[in-house]
Amino acid sequence: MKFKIIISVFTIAGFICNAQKPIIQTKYTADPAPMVYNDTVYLYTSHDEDDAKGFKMLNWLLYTSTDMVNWTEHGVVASLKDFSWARQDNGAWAIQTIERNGKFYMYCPMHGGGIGVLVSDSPYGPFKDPLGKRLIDSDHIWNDIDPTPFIDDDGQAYLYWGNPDIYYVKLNEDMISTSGDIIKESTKPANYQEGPWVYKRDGHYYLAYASTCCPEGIGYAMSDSPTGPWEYKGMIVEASDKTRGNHPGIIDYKGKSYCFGHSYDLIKSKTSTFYERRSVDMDEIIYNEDGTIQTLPYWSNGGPEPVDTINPFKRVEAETMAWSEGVKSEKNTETGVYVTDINNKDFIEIQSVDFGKGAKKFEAIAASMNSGTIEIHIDNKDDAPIGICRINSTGGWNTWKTFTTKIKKTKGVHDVFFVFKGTTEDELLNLDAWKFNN
Ligand code: FUB
Repeated sequence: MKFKIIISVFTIAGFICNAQKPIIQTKYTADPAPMVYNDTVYLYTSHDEDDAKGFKMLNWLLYTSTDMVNWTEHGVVASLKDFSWARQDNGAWAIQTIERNGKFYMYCPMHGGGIGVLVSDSPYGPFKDPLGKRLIDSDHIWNDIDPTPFIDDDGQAYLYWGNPDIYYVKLNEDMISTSGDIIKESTKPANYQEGPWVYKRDGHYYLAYASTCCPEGIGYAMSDSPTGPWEYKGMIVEASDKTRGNHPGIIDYKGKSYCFGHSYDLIKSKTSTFYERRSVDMDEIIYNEDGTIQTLPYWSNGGPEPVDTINPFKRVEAETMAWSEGVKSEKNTETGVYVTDINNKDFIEIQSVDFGKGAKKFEAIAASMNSGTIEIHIDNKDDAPIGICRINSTGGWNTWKTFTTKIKKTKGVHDVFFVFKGTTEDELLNLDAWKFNN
């Protein structure tokens, strides 16, 4: 069994761990780049490896949500391997993806290696390198990080990037070639460091960014034009001793506005040793009437309210969760992403599950070389379970079978907890998906 430390309210590092933050717990994620497309939030992130000491970054991940509390993992959607010309052993830094005319363009910095672009017909990939070389090739290649694409209302696209300066260049309509010179922005906001995120809202242009280190918060500037001048307006998230790093991603979704960033809260809950293992956080933000943004002191404890519900009568992927403790996720070509490394007392929480007029049965698609149970709890994982589903050995960790159980009839909207129990110290089972029936 792998050594695991359960996150507790009071931690080794002596600070109080958020109950619902960061939003991803099964992997270390950084540099959030949310994209709203067809009613879904696609959250692309960079990926700090589990054994990273300093930056160790090889690929990029995707998560989706339709309710802003439960996130479904889609695993690695692009990697350094997609750029045959790039260094392969590290440097997959902060990406951003944008849609244009039904194609998805992912702008990828390889630290010290310039900025490349990948293209796909789907937000889930596969993403391909159409150029076979850098899109951005400059004489300041080590500064060429954190690209953010933006398409203005007149159709002109721009790519911005850079640490410690802000650069931008016009993109042609094909989104994979540039027009004109690279410009170094002359009115960089006073505490700009890196991680630009450019967008337009209600006629105002915004440049959000990670403020100077350390600690880093999220600052922002506004302008009447996509090319500046940019006027510093304040902090969206205050710099806090709780985190030395940050990186903004900002969207509007289902009538609310959100700012994503990252922190070291998850790794700090496990050890007081510093490692570059970051985790994406997110909070609702409020715009004032003049377009300025109200400042958040730090990432809040509870996180945002759900803006939708989960339908439990359709197959739900096990890797859809609001919170988990102890478990990890893996992906293979036969199963896709599934939840693994499940031991006694580990659990998954799914919020805002709408049982409607009632569910009476539960089914789980699981695989195991041992055996265990899934206790189903609603609203509080320490209350009595509404049902217990026994998972017997299926003869292989990737040999999947459906297991069913009756549950106490459950109606309405609830948070659901799957608490895994077993009598062995070893891993109990892998979980691919679940569903309730009436
Ligand atoms: O994740 C690697 C680098 O750290 C990013 O490119 C920066 O924005 C900072 O978050």
